[in-house]
Amino acid sequence: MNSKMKTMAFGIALTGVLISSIALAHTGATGVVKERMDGMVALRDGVRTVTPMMRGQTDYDADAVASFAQILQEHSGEAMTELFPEGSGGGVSKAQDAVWTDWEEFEALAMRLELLGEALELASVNGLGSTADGDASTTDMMGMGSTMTTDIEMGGMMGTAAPEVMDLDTLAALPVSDLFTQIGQSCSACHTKYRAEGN
Ligand code: HEC
Ligand SMILES: [Cu+2]
Repeated sequence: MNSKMKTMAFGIALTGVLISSIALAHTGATGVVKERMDGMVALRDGVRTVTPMMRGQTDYDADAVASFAQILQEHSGEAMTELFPEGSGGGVSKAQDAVWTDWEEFEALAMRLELLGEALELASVNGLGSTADGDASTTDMMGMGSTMTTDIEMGGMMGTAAPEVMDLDTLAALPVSDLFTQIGQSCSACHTKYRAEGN
């Protein structure tokens, strides 16, 4: 075969390796570790389902957004944290020790996701809004000046100071696209610190 075909074949083989190692890691998981992985996978699948809509590639569907919001609520907050009992790290788990040494912040991030899920369910009727993140109109509407938007965009929600705290009503008045952005940031804020790389 020519070199281009070799490269392609290699790419396909590599993809196969990656997929099987993920499957293996998950297969080795049992008990509470398996349960929390299943919850996380449900979150990921939910995100994947609504992503094309959030990008404006498919028609907006308030019911689909509401069901995604329910999935978020089911697998966040206490439902998430109770699946991380002390001593359940190690082995096939990717959870970092920081989960337990920095429990309060970990818990706050899980609670934050639940709050965003509740807000999203209420906001589903608001419509998608602009697909651009953190536009000026949002800032004005919240009447909070630019500080908060900047904080969120700069990844401020990773901080322990929790500058992102806003009540449910305020969040629920946001366009769905803004909430979706914040939800994505909530996943990555937690993963950056609490989930080990690789898979
Ligand atoms: C409060 C922290 C936290 C939040 C918020 C969070 N995750 Fe996770 N996530 C983790 C941790 C920790 C792990 C590693 C769990 C393990 O391996 O034991 C993980 C693992 C995962 C996995 C891999 C599951 C597997 O089969 O191994 C996926 C996928 C995932 N998360 C998706 C998401 C998505 C999508 C969101 C947001 C909608 C999200 N997570 C929000 C902490 C979080
Ligand atoms: Cu897994």
